[in-house]
Amino acid sequence: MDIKAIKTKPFIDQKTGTSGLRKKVSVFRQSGYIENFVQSIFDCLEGFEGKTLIIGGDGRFYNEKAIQTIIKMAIANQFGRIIVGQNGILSTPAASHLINKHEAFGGLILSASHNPGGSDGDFGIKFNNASGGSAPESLMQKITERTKVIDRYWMVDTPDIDLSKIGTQTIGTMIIEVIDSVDDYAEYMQEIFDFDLLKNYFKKGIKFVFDAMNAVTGPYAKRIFEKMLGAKEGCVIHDTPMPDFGGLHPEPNLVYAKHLVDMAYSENGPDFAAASDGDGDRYMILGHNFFVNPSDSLAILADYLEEIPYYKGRLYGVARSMPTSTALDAVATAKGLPLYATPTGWKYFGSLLDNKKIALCGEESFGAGSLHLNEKDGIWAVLAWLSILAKTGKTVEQVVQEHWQKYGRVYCSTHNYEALESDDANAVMHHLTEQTKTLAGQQFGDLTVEQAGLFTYTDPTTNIAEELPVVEINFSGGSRIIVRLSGTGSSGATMRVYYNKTMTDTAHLNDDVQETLADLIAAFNQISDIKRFTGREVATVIT
Ligand code: VG1
Ligand code: CO
Repeated sequence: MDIKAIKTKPFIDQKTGTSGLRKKVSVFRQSGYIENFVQSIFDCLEGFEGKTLIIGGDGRFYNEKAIQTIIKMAIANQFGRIIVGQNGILSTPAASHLINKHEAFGGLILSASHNPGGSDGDFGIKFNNASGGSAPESLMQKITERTKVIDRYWMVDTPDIDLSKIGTQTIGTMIIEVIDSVDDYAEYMQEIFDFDLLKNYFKKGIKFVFDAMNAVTGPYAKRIFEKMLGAKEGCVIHDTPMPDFGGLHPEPNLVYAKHLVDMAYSENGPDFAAASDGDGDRYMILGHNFFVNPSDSLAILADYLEEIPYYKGRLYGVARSMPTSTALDAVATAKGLPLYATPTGWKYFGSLLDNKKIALCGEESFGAGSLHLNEKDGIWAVLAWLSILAKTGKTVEQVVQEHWQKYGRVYCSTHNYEALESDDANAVMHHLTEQTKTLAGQQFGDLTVEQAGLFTYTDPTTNIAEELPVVEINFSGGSRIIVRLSGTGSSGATMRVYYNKTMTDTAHLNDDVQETLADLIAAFNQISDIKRFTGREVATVIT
């Protein structure tokens, strides 16, 4: 077969963010764009000749087109075998699992995760290495540099692969396997969780709803919850991956999954409701009339994890991203577990998981995962919650209330200021950073600043310290404000402000979240002067 070197010009704007490359579909559609990025990845890797590459995506607009291009380039670049999900579908955790299972060289996952889809929406590509997790920052930087100078990519001229048919095809020396997207992942979940326990739980008639948001988890949820565990047929809603997610914004939170929240808060609403995001690595849990904050969820998972036999004796330690609330810390202290607070982004958990420093990790942005694979995993988190409920016989609300009684409650909320002008957002960050230099000791109402500055992370496996553009303001009594800019957007800037307040007074475990945080919010407005820089009085998305 004819392998051609095709001349191309570099695209110098290919900056990679927290999770690979994410851009508007219109950018990805430019001639040679995907080719340049994928070839830049391959050019920065070594030793993949003859090895296996896993390919799949969340089904969003441009998924299949991108996959066909990538397959032809992988052939030209001399990979040995490609494993691709049927119709190009693989959730991020399923792809990560396949990398481990087949000891693959790595995988290319086509998704912009929680960003909107459709022809006007976003598209994305991320490379996961042999660990199953996202490529480390150093490699991503190398790839970014490569995209600025690349002048050719390798391609073969061959007809498109039929991705609808499960089976093996050979092109030249390349073996291409189209596999069922769900089989391996579902089997793996069965190894981790006690499916008999869960089947019995569903037999009791629990009212369960899983919202796949017209994104990738539909087929996974239908198979696992409805077929394998006997949940009522139809309990998985929005269950077909659609190119535009049927107009939904596949980010499971109180704002974008409001329809599910309304359902959970209705009179005959479900006892347990859950949702996941575009690529299936995030989750949201609701009980009847009850929302489980993801930071609390992580702490509760830590408290119960060893009840799941797979984890018995393996709870080495736990980690949270630094803006995730300190609820987890109380559990770690009680259990004598090492606790790590990492910068935002899953890749920082990777080395902790690889080095058996932790068994569980998660983020306030509705993501959690464990040593079972090196990504966050939405369906896994739902199965873990179901296991807790089945084992204890308690409702979602009871589990959380008891947790607060035992450990106290950390009130937390994230205020997102979306679609800011980049310059304005940078100006706020700069101003805040300057302000922090003189904040210690200052008083804001009843709050006294204990310490403020930029967050520095020291990787416990390499001991390398890194200062991040993340502002933290710590008050006495355990209250915090953390501010950073999003790294996953495709245009403008999003500022995320994270608020935490610790409450141990058991008479105040069920207060209104935003009211409880009001003095911190006022302090942020005053310190940041955000209104002057951006014209914004309030956040656009509050979770
Ligand atoms: C966001 C979340 C972060 C998460 C990242 C990728 O990043 O805050 O916690 O790891 O998305 O999640 P940022 O930089 O926009 O704050 V996913 O589900 O989009 O891969
Ligand atoms: Co995601």
